Amino acid sequence: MHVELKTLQGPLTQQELSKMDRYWRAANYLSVGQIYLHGNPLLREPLKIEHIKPRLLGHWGTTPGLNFIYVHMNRLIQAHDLSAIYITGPGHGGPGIVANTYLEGSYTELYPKITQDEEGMKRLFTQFSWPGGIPSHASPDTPGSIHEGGELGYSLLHAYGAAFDNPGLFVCCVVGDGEAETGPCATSWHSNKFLNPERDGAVLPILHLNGYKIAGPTVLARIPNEELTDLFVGYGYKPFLVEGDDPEMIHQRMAATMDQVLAEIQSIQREARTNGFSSRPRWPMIIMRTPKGWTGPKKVDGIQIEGTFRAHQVPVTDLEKNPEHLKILERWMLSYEPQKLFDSKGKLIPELAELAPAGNRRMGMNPHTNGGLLIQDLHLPDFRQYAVSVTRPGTAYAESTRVLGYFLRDILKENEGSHNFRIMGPDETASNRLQPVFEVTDRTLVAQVFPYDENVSPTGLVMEVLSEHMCEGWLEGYLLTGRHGFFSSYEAFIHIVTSMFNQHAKWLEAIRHIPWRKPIASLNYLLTSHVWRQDHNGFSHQDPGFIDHVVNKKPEVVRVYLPPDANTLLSVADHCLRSRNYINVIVAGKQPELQWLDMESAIRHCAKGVGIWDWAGNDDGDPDVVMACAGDISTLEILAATSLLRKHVPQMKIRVVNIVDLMTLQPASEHPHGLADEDFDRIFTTSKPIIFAYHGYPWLIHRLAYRRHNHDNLHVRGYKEEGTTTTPFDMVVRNNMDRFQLAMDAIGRVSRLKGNADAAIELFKSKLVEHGQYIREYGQDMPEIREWKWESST
Ligand SMILES: Cc1ncc(C[n+]2csc(CCOP(=O)(O)OP(=O)(O)O)c2C)c(N)n1
Ligand SMILES: [Mg+2]
Repeated sequence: MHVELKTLQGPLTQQELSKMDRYWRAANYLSVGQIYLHGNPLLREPLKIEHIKPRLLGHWGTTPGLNFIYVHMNRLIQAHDLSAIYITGPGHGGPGIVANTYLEGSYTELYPKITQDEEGMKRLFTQFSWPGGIPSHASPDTPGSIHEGGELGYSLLHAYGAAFDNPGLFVCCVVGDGEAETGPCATSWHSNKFLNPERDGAVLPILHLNGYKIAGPTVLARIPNEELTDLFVGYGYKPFLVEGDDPEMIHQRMAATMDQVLAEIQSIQREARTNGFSSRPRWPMIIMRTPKGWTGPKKVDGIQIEGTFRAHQVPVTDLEKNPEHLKILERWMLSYEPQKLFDSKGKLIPELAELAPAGNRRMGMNPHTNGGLLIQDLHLPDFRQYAVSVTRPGTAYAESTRVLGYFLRDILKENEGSHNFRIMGPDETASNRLQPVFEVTDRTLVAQVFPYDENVSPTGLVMEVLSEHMCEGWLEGYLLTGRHGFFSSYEAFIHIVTSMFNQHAKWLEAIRHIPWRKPIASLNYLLTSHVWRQDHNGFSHQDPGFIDHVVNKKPEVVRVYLPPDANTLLSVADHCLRSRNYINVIVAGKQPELQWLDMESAIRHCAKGVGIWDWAGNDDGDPDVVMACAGDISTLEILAATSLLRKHVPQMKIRVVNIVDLMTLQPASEHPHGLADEDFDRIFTTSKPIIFAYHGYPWLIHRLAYRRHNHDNLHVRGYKEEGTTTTPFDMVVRNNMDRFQLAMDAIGRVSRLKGNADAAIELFKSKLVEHGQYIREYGQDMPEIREWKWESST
């Protein structure tokens, strides 16, 4: 059921067509110039080898297609005063986006040295993929980009994320046909089941079917048109096919198609905005089948280039050795007739310049692509009002994430009018105990909803889909365009988006050094259903390794928090939701667990990130041992071990230290949150053993603290990949992070106790034996474990 507009009688007059074609050629000329030249930018003299860059870098193949669509978008924006942005999945077509933003003037406004004249053009060419210049992709340096497109697969997700709650925005998203083979892209077509035309903007996906990826054909290019379009019909779109290589014909077809597509989008929006949302619309999309490397060299050395995979990067190389290749390049560039496109000073002629929209309507200047310009602070209710009452540490229970759920519920409520906060999760909002949010909103779905579904509607603000890729990509798009969000996931499965996390972190690292890019809201992950309490789901669900990956990224952008209870979680969440340009990872428990700190203590503790819990220790400033913990279950076990020691080895002087902010362990020179050495030494001592129970893989603590004075005395217990379906306490026992083992670790490392605590060691060992027998007989933990409270044993 695809639509193909075959007529040559398109909407363009001959004059319009000629102007658009010349504008396109100007963009192509500038793209080739960036890949090849660092002198003679306007080819005023015959091309010589000294005008050519010594290293030829960049991607030509995708670029003419991206440029073609850009020109047609400009026409649409001009004709309809659209607020539009451009996302290019094949971000390796960076030269094309740079060329277009230069032609429209955005580039010079943001980079005044890149003037719109011959000298500026020379600089524009030279800087591309040049040391000290700009990267080769649609990187954060590129005006109008919110998507670098280096790692393929996420363009559509960013597009939809940008469109959510942005009713006035039109997002044109080019998807590479190679990119379309990726898993994240394959699932992201389903984003149309979550876009509500009444409150959200529009996404126009354009599948760039240039037939090839780097080295071979693409799947979608080698199936019949009917099967191809059926695929997109099956995804719920109305596909329009634009194919050909004759510029005149295809300009008309593209213009006619763009007009029709926009009319359909506007009609969908008008209907929903006039009469309210009624049913899922069939949004249009375009399949553009044009040659890869279109308008480039047809053949080099007798081998076909245009329309093949060989056009992917630099289509003609070895110019130094082969004068004929230099001629091919010269003929190619002159085929665009630069002398007719640029005036004597090197500026685009006014007749063509007027094709670009003005001011913020230029896609390079649309403020939605620089979200920090538009961001408004979230209205945050006072998190203290959700405090769990803790009169004595370790005596009352709460489900920490459920408490956070009340805070999130009220954030949703208070920001309803601003339409700038959404919650993402792969089907786990309720499972992760955040269900209080469903008192005020629903899960979004614009597909069919049955009366017996729970909390599902087209107006929900909770984005639930069983694809962590989609959650992550949508959230990134939403944040990059100036809004806020919160992503909760099972700890073990967040690894699925590790690579997307990487890319977003890199983006944040880069924008810190680009003055015109304003800070955006941080990406906040809540990792719960974590390793220690996946005793019921078993080994596959037990993996705390995401943190190890996160800390590889630049300290300026990553933060990792391990709040041990509900009040610390509230305080941390409040902090993260106010922060900018970070990726915050919060790991917290969802099961009923003992609560340690009242709200005021929690706030003080979180502000410091690490602190001595005086109430738990008995060291009077001079401990025999430091019992340290990071993570809720680690905290429980350290405190239980401490109480065992205080009861059975009362002469031992113990200091308890809790770490909420993992980054405090790094030296201050490495991370902005790193403790000064004096503070670290004061808290952890310079000579006493440290028994450290850590939530994740133990090596990370060594990695973070290896330069600290007392590192040689640091003994870390954590998850060492011993997992199965068993009892909660057995999980810590299997990994030697249980209270008995930790207590024995402490005794073994305090030399003055040698021989003086044998009875305690015997007791702890027999407790572990008893534990093993008990759980096998009764299928649950011993009552003294299940019912243990801090108060009862000290
Ligand atoms: C996830 C990922 N895998 C591999 C690559 C390496 N790569 C760069 S470009 C490219 C081919 C892209 O093909 P397509 O999406 O069709 O883009 P175009 O043909 O428009 O250049 C590949 C595989 C990548 N960038 N990202
Ligand atoms: Mg391709």
